[in-house]
Amino acid sequence: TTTKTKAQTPLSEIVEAFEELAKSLNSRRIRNSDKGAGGELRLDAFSKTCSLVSVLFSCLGLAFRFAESEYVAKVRDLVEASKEYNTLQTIIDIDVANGTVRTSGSHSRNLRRVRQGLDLIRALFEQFLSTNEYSLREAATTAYSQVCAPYHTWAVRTAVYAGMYTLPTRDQLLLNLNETEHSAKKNMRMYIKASLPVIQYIDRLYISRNISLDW
Ligand code: 1PZ
Repeated sequence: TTTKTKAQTPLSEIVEAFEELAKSLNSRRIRNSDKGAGGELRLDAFSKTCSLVSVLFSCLGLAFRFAESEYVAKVRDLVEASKEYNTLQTIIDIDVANGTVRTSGSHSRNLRRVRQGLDLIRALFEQFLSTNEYSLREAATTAYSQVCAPYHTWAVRTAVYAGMYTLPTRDQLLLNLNETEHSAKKNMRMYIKASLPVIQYIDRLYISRNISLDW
């Protein structure tokens, strides 16, 4: 039969899930091309895909446990919300109506945080691919400085930069991920390609409602 027999790694599972999201975004956008912000993304599919990402944390070592619990809590909130709300735009519209877009713990705020996590991984993979000289620490530091640091408090930034020194080596990360240099790079390229439209779509949801992204 046509069942997939290809061995799955954590990374390839994540990639596949994001490709599905990107695909659904595309087909729906064509149908709803009258809408400026594009089509829609189902909250259940999105939050389930984001939960897959948490396996990466176990490859990073103990120091990033706090990042893991932060990320997982926010994704779990979106998973819970998906039982009540169908799409990403619904949760933002409800928070807009209630004036709670940026309120700590609101779905829209948690969505913004999860989106930053996805973008951080994308930036890290870009750094990883850009040179073989880079240590994981240098790649992660550059990615974090670009994507998340501007929105984090001084205390969080300091903890993250200190934690960077405990990251595994590049080779150890590949072992942890059960990837070769070659397969990892291939998956990273595919993640970048599939996650970018999803990230941009989320940004447009805020921007089209006149919500700035400086938080
Ligand atoms: C292989 C990947 C290496 C990347 C290493 C870099 C890890 C960066 C860790 C970021 C730690 C963030 C810790 C806490 C942040 C909180 O201040 C905010 C608070 O949000 P609020 O409750 O005020 O709305 N929380 C977040 O931003 C939640 C998500 C951050 C975690 C993203 C990491 C995802 C990527 C990890 C890749 C495995």
